[in-house]
Amino acid sequence: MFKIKNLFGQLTLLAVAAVVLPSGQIISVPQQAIDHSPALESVTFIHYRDGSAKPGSSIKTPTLTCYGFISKGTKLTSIENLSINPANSGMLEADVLNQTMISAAEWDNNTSKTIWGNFNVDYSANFDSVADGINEISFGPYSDPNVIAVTRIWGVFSGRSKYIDQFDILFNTAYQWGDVSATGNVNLMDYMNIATHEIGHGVGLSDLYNACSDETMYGYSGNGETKKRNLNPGDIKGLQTLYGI
Ligand SMILES: [Ca+2]
Ligand SMILES: [Ca+2]
Ligand SMILES: [Zn+2]
Repeated sequence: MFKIKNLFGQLTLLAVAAVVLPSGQIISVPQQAIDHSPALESVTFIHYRDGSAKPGSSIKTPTLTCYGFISKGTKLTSIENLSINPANSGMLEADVLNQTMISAAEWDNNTSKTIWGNFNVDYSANFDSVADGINEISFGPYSDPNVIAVTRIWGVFSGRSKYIDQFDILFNTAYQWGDVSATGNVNLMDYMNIATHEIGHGVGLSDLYNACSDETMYGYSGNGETKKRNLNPGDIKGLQTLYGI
């Protein structure tokens, strides 16, 4: 499903140290694929808390255009499965699974293209520095407490055959995760709010740091926020530009 054969061929040749880049900065991973397929690049989006410093580098989005792309036309091209590790989330396993599915469906439901396949709980799912062919969601510590979540995407972002191959999402356990709407607890970081945003990176959208603050893909969030659960017109326009109406 993720060109696993390809990837395993490439994995043996990857020797790049894991580095966290400024949000939205694309790096080419130097590697020589045995089968001469294009080298996978990676891009990492870092989601900051309200009021924390804007990242020094971000993918440029035109002012007042309320969507942006990793690169134009770069999208998922096969039906994608997702492995979810609820460990350290502070939430019930079933809630993490169900709420991930709801968050992902928000994107799938706004295009006629089928994006998602199976979602499963897997306690070995992790946040990779090297592509392993599996889309994964996990919870863990992150060095900067201003960072709510991080999404890393691997694919080919330029040239004639651009695509997103796979992505991983890490939710920072510095925050208390849960369902703000169901509990009424505005001190929680709402899981569906942030998951919908991060999965938006997985489908190919970049962060917005302009005036489009009501969009799911707006680059900042805070405790108690739920407005990113539902796509805004700019999010939908961006999605449909990639995947169709
Ligand atoms: Ca992994
Ligand atoms: Ca992975
Ligand atoms: Zn983001």
